[in-house]
Amino acid sequence: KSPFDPVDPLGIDDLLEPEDLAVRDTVRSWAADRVLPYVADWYEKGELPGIRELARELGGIGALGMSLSGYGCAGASAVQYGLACLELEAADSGIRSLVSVQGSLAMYAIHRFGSEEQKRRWLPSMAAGEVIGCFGLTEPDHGSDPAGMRTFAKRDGSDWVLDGRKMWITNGSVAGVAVVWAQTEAGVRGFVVPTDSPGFSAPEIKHKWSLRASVTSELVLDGVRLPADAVLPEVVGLKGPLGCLNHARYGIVWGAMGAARACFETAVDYAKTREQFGRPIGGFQLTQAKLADMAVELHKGILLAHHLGRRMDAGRLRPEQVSFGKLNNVREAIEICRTARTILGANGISLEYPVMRHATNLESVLTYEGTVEMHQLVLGKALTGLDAFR
Ligand code: TGC
Ligand code: FAD
Repeated sequence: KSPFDPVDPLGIDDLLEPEDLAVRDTVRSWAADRVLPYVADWYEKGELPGIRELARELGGIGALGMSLSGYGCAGASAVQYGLACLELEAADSGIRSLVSVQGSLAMYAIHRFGSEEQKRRWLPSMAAGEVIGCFGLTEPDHGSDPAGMRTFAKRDGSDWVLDGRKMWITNGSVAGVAVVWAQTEAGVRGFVVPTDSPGFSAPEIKHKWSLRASVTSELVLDGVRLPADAVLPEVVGLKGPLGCLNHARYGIVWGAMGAARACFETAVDYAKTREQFGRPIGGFQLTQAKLADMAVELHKGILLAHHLGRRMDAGRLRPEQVSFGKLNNVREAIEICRTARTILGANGISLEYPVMRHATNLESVLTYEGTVEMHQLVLGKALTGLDAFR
C-alpha cells in the first residue's frame, strides 16, 4: 500500500495522466517564480504592474485560450485547463481572473461565435498574450439580470453604432479588444470592439478591497461606430454570453480550490510551529478538527472539479452541473480561507501571510460569474421545474 500523503490524502493524482501533471508543474512553477514573490506588494498597492509582460509569459506557457483548438491555442483538455486555473489561483485570484477573462470569455466568444475572419484576426495574438481581451456583459443597473441590459447597437447603413456602459469589467483598461454584448432590434448580439475605436473608453475602478491585483474597469461606449463585420455572426440572444460563462465558471470551480489549498497549507505549517500553552497549536483537538474539516472540503472540491472536467472533456457537462460546482467550491473555499485566518490568529490579518488576501479575493469570486444566489436558483429550477428568478 502507498503511504498516506497529507498533500493528496485521497490519491487524486492517480486520476491524472503524465501530460496533466506536466501542465500542472509548468503553471505551478511559473506562478512560484513570477507571481508569489511579488503579489503581496501588488495587492497592497492595488495594482498589477507589468500585466502586459505577464500576459505574454502566460501566452508563452500556453495558458491563454488553453483548451481551445487552432489559431495558436494549446488545444489542452478541460482537466488540464482546470489544473492550470487551480495553480494560478493558488497564487492569486487576480491572475486566474486575467486568464479566465482572456481565454474563457473573450477568446471563447470569438472562437465559438465568431466568423473565420474574426478568429484569424484576433485569436493568435490573444493566445500569445500580445493582445489582452475583456468581456462586457454587466452594466451598472443590470448584473444578475443581464436580460435587461441597456447598451444598444443600432444600424446606420451597414455600420453598427453602440451606446451604453458596462461596469466591473476585468482587464477593461488594458484590453486591446473588448467583446461587448448589446441589445439590438433582433435581440442580444456580441460585438468585437477594438478599444482604440473613437467613442470607446475604459476608466479603471479604484478603491476595491478585493481582487486588488487585478484590473477592473468601466466601459463607456459613446457612439462607437463599427463596421458590419464587427458583430459575432453565430449567435443571437442571451444564450451567447451565458454559453461563454459556462466555460469561465468551470475554470473557477478549479481555481477556488487553489486559493483554498494555499490557505490550508499555510494553516497546517503555522499550526505545527506556533506554540501556545507550551505546545504547538496543531496539537490541540480544536485546531485538528478545523484542519480535518478543511482537508475534507478541499479534496472533495478538487474531486468534484475533476469529475466536471471529465464530463466537459466528454462533451457531457450541463450548465446546471457547472452551477453545482461553482456554488459548492467557491462557498467552501471562502470558508476554508476564513478558518485558516482563525488558526493564524493576529498574523492571519497580515499581508505577510496569504490567507486574508485569498479570503477577500474570494468575496469577488463569490459574486462574479453568477452570485451564490443565482447558482442556487439555477439548481432550484432544475430540481423543481419552477423558475424563481422573477
Ligand atoms: P433564461 O431565460 O434562463 O435564458 C435565456 C437563454 O439563455 C440560455 N441559457 C444558457 N445557455 C448556455 N449556458 C447557460 N448557462 C445558460 N443559461 C441560460 C437559455 O436556454 C435561453 O436560451 P433560448 O434559446 O431559450 O433563448 O435567462 P434569464 O434571463 O432567466 O437568466 C438566467 C440567469 C439568471 C441564470 C442568467 O441571467 C445568469 O446566469 N445571470 C448571472 C449573470 C452573470 O453570471 N454575469 C457574469 C458576468 S461576466 C463576469 O462576471 C466575469 S468575472 C471573470 C473574472 O474576472 O474571472
Ligand atoms: P446584483 O445583481 O445587483 O445582486 C445583488 C444581490 O441581490 C446579490 O446577492 C444577488 O444574488 C441578489 N439577487 C439578485 N437577483 C436576485 C433574485 N432574483 N433572487 C435572489 N437574490 C437575487 N462582469 C462582466 O460582465 N465582465 C467582467 O469581466 C466582470 N468582472 C468582474 C470583476 C469583479 C472584481 C467583480 C466584483 C465583478 C465583475 N463582473 C464582471 C460583474 C459581476 O458579474 C456582477 O457583479 C455579478 O453578476 C452580480 O451583479 P451585481 O453586482 O450587479 O449584483
